[in-house]
Amino acid sequence: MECSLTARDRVGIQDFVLLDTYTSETAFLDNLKKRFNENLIYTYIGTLLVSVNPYKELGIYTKKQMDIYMGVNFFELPPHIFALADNVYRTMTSESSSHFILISGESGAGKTEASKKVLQFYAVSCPSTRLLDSVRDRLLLSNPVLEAFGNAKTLKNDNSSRFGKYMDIQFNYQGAAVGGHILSYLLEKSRVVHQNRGERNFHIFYQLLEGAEEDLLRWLGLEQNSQKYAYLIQGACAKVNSIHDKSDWKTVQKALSVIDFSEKDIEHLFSIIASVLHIGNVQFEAGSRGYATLNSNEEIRWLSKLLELPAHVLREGLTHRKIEAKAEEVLSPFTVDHARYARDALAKAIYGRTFTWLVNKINASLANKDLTRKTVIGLLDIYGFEVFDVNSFEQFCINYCNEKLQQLFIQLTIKSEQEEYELEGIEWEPVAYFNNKIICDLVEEKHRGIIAVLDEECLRPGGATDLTFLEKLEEKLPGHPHFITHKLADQKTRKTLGRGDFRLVHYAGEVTYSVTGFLDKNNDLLYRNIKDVMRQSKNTIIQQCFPAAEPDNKKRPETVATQFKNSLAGLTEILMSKEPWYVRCLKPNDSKQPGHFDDNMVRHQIKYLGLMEHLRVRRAGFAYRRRYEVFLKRYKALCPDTWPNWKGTPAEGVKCLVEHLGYKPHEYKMGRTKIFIRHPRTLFATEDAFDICRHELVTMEILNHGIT
Ligand code: AD9
Ligand code: MG
Repeated sequence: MECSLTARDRVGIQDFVLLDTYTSETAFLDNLKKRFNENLIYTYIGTLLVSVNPYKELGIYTKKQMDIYMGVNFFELPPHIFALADNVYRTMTSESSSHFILISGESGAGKTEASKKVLQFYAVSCPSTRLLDSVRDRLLLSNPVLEAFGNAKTLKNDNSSRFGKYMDIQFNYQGAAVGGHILSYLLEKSRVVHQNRGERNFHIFYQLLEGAEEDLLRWLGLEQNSQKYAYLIQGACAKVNSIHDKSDWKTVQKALSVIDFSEKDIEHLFSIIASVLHIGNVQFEAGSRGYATLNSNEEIRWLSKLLELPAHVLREGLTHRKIEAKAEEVLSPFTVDHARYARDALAKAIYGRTFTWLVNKINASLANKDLTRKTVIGLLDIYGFEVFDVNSFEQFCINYCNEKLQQLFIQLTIKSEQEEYELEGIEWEPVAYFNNKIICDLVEEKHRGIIAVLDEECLRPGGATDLTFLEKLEEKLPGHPHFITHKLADQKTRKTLGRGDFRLVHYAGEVTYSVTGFLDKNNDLLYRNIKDVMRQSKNTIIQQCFPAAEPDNKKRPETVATQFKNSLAGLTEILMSKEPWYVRCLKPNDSKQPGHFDDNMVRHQIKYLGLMEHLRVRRAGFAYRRRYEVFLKRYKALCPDTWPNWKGTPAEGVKCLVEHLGYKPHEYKMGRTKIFIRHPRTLFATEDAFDICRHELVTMEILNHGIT
């Protein structure tokens, strides 16, 4: 395989661990830059893959490239996302263990692209049968569907993930992909009704208008011109060069039919998307006594047709709410503002619930029917850290999520690595690192954490506003090193903060959040009678999204932030039970430009992602470790003293084995329960010897017994 390397592939150092001079941040940065300028976007720190977004097609993801990387030892070829994917896969099959790949980095750094490449690699490289081909197609095609409904253009990224995604790929004992399962996290629903300048709504709306045949548009009551729709014009950028709505529409159409969506499902799905656009165009006027009256007969007619419910019911639901008074229900009319609020809440609820329905539907189609399944590889691709001019509840949740993932990374790498050496009694020079637990606690701690205070204000009857929430925070968190407000700041900082702002010092930098809308978005209320209206719909997706059995407002549902916090805790638990691998994505510049490497920007990311600390720990440490029993069981055939059965303790057996193999004393250390091997090369040599030996053993077996 060495022959596939060219001199160009060797520019700079491909693994930071291997070179002594790469311990300074400047040298680290220079190496990345040197390689980036040669289109070498990948570099290792041991088994961690650093990737720098090239913002251009490099031609390095072809079938030929996949073939080159398939089944080759990790460090023998230039670093590549395929090498990592292959290494994870082979470790999984040889050890029958489950793994996950944590892909992190800020918005636009290349996480979603990386996760797609991994999936494509498995789709092409894993053993397959005709039956399994269908699983493979579905796994691959679930992506364009979820991206159409869950991604959008933001100022940071033209294809920004507005939901978090964790996908398990399930493998059977032969290493074939037999199924999958997706968990989705907090979709940014507010985008349905509001977009900032320069941003778009979710891709699917534009795809439908651009791509659908005239007949379909006519049937949905839509015009091709997106400027006609209130929910699509706010960003003033419906057309984007890098986005191909028309061809993406075709891909989504094809994908839906492969993933078991019936004609009826598809019809109902697009009726819903069109309905959201019609809802956005519903207008109200102040009637007598200032109450809202509907002024949109055309829209109501279309909504009634598409959602299959009586127009008068819909009219009533959009202009009144039901309140209980003395065991009686009375209709109370909305003001115009209130009606607009209820209209937008309905659009968000319909879209959000349809997205959940979509994920469930895809999961049903990916469900594993092969009961011999053994192991999984999980792929985590979540929205990256983001800072805009104005940041709201959505950024707060997204950045909190990134804070949690950074904490997980620290726990699983730097912290646990050091703790393990200590536990195993291995001599060790500790590496100092910034632990962001303090920020996670600031957000999620009981009673005084930001979410707890927010929930308290959301539940407080009467008088609670976004500003009282801010005041409560100031009361509970004075002097917190990561929390600043106008009132708490020193004179100089105060000038940079509005009275309705709070600033968090995140691991990745400072972000100022405007509290406007926090209570409302956290409550995410939908009036009960509008739910009742939806329950009358004959559209089967709407019926599933608004089930009759849904518990009503009597018992308060969990708030959005608390639900999110709990689902992230659940995710952490899922990940902790698997072996981790990491892809750290870096963004080279803020203008989405190919060939431009902004030193300061990359340096900042190297810092906050903890890459230098990770390198120091790796360099001082050991690339590989295994429990004595496991190591001995795998390699015992390589030494006459340990084969076929070793009589002593596993540790003694391993000692005997590695001495026989000629390991030098500096190459390994014996811990209390594990052997630690400093360099992967040592292990590869052992693994190669094992392959030859296994081959010989099989040959002998055949010679002795013949083929049965
Ligand atoms: V966000 O947190 O979802 O907003 P991501 O997911 O980190 O963000 P994404 O993968 O969507 O970023 O990458 C952004 C854009 O960079 C892509 O649309 C591509 O145009 C470009 N990109 C990213 N990675 C690659 C790559 N390996 N090769 C070529 C790339 N282009
Ligand atoms: Mg993404």
